[in-house]
Amino acid sequence: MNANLFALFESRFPADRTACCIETHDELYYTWDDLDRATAKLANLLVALKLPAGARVAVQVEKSPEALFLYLATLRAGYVYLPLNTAYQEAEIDYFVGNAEPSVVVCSSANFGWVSKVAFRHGTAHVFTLDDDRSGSLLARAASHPDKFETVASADDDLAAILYTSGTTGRSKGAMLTHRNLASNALTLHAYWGWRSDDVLLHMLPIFHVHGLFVASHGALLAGAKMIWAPKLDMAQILKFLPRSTVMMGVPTYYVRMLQEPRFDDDTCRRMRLFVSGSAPLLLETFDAFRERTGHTILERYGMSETVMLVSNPYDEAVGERIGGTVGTPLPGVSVRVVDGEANACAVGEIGNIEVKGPNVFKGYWRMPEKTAEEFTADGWFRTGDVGRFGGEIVSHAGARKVPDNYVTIVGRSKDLIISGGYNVYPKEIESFIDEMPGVAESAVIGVPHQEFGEAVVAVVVRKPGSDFDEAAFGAAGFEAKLIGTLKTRIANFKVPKRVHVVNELPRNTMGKVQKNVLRQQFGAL
Ligand code: MCA
Ligand code: AMP
Repeated sequence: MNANLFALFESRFPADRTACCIETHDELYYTWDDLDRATAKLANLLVALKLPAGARVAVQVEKSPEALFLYLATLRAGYVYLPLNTAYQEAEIDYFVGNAEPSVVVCSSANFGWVSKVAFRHGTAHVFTLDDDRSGSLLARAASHPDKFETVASADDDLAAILYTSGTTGRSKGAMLTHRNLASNALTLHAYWGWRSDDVLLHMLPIFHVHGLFVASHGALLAGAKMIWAPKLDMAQILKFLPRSTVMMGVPTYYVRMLQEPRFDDDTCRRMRLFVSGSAPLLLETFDAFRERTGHTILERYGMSETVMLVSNPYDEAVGERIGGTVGTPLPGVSVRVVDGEANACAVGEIGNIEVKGPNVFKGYWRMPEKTAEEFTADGWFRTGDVGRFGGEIVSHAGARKVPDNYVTIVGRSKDLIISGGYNVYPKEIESFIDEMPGVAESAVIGVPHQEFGEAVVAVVVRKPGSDFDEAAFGAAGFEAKLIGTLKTRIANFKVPKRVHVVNELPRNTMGKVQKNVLRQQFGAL
């Protein structure tokens, strides 16, 4: 049997291929036939380029149905898809392209100038453009190719995608996901979340991370269900399209924003059967307020780029209750354990490191065998870097409630990671950009609680005395503005600190390590 993920989707296309597969926010309609033909043309183009086996196709484009088709065509042609956040700037793209050495890079025409320079410098053979209005060289070139394509035969273990993630330490690493990883997870979620062919998914997530590209899109594709496709989180579009939808997924910021909208109510959700939250912790306060406002209980699940989804609250009440503050139980076929520092299993209620094993767990980090080895235990469990427990109690304003023993609660992270609005920010990366700036002696980057984004990035900086980039020249507020302004030109906007505090020295422990907990206490309020 062909293990190619696209072959699995194809086998589930609805009998009526003239049915709508994607409706866009600006009233375009794509049928399943359109998807088939467009992905065939793009796959034929990729094959005509005579790329080497296992070639990477790196893509940094705005969200559009064609961008999804490019992903699907890459699978279909047996190549490896590498999605990149549209907020990434030159230094970030330079690293990913240099590390992954893609044969093909696709970017927006606005960025073609600098992206093509970066790509050619790293030996990429083909750079195409794709814009969200269906223009650009990619579709122009694909247009002359046949609209039929026999999906390439792939093995279970063949790579389907590489997703860059900061992981637990060090530089960004490419998590290699196989056709089996993605297919097994999609099939599990299909059954576990009760996907139906008459579902309508309101797709508002970006399509360069696991959540929007895999969990949401795969769910609809596998069910043969329609998607309403919106470019980004937008309350006006939620009010317009949610009344016709049955499923929606978002990071917690989506639910916080919905609750800020007075016109969003139970009537807006009248056809909805499922709201999913993930990528960052959903506050119990948001979970409760959403239920109060709409009558719907958000289903929170837990995933990683390296593992796709591993734990989820149940959909079916007969299986169990959705418990706010927890991420639910290990998915069918996925094993999860909580261990202490000596790798001994923790008792129920005890906090430890979360580890996972299963067909969903990635193949390793791209060209980093030592890093891969570090993140797996000798007996093959992947260390998530998240800290949590089975069972125990959830304490809220309503009092304490006992959690069933098979439910997982995430209580923190052992990895130095900030999750802001569902995007991961690796403090060390930001610190290295700040440390390079004139007038900065050293810095520490922390995450502080933020009402909308969950966590916000904050920098604490020690200035270099005597530099012309100092308080005397700018004043304290000027220094902060200058630093933030400079960072905005260098790194993705969501990574830029919302505040910069200047201190004389950073607090350190006896080992010389910066005590970020002390900084979080001191600068915890924005
Ligand atoms: C935007 N801004 C942010 C963020 N997003 N600041 C901090 N954190 C953010 N996430 C800032 C911009 O820098 C800008 O600041 C201002 O907000 C407006 O930018 P804009 O792009 O208009 O913002 P937005 O459209 O309101 O974006 C917020 C958002 C977005 C919709 C929450 O961040 C988003 O789509 N997040 C989803 C991320 C996601 O899909 N994660 C899944 C990862 P200024 O004006 O100063 O320039 S997958 C994953 O984690 C795992 C595997 C899993 O379990 O799913
Ligand atoms: P990524 O590096 O994008 O793969 O992000 C994965 C990380 O997101 C996980 O290791 C968790 O720290 C976090 N995460 C994902 N889902 C949840 C959730 N429901 N609650 C808390 N943290 C989550």
